[in-house]
Amino acid sequence: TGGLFTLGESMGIFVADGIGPIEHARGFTLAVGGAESNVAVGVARLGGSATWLGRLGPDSAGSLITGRLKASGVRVWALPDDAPTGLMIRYRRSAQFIHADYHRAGSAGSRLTPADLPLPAVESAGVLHVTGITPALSDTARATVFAAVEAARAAGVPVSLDVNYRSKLWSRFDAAPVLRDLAARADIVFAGPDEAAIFVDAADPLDGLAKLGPAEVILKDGARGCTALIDGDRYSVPALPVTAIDPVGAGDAFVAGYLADRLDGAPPSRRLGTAIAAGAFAVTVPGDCEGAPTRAELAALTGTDINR
Ligand code: KDG
Repeated sequence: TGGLFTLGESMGIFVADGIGPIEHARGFTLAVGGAESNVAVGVARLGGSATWLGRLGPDSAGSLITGRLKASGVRVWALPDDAPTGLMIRYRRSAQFIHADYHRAGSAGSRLTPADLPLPAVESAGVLHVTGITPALSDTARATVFAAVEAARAAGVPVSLDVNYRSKLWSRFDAAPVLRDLAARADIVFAGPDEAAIFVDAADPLDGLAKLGPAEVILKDGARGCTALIDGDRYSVPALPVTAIDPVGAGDAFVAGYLADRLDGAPPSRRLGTAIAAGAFAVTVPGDCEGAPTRAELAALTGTDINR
């Protein structure tokens, strides 16, 4: 296969249409989210091969997730579970403030276990991508992430981690040792500056993360762009000026851009350029994975294609 392999929990998301208090919402859009499947969608849209593994319940959210991911070109490894598929409710209180509630405790997705892992698929991947969300879901989900990471490392498959700290799932105190252990086992680490500060010195997060071991450390800093320390070289790339509509999913599109180019063998500066452009494209589209661009859309955004 040689493509991206990722695992985690995907959820159905009820997103209130429009902006304002939820009491005034007149309709909801049922969408699909999940940081790892968002990255898989992002890689697939950019023309890469991407496999997502997760548990889904015997319900409409489960089939919606399978259908949407497949339609985006993701290879779906869905394991059936008796528990319901996790859900989210999200609304925009204002243009600035987004409120999200999880309905995922005990969900199908949280019941991942190490025995679920198709080891040959992990061992033949081009990159294994995991996030700091899955280890917060349950003890068995945490064990599954670590088992996947160990299997990839033993097979020489690069491990990518997006720290993705979610305060509604665990405290910074509980997360710190787990995230540090994961980062120390990864080759590529993505984090926001606030997230890195959970387990490394906030004054110098790039070096702090690199000291744990990963050769590629990328700090995503939203509208300020990104900085990176890759194979000993420092990079700083500004964000593209776009009209931001919805920040949700931009980090995942960024990661997908970096990893898709890395799978293609592109050098660090090009990977970061694609990441920045994919993140910029994603903030111009509402939704978790709807904003992941194709190569042609990226070229249109960055002005390298005049046929818009
Ligand atoms: O990065 C976007 C994700 O946070 C969203 O799709 C939902 O995976 C999700 C989560 O756990 O918050």
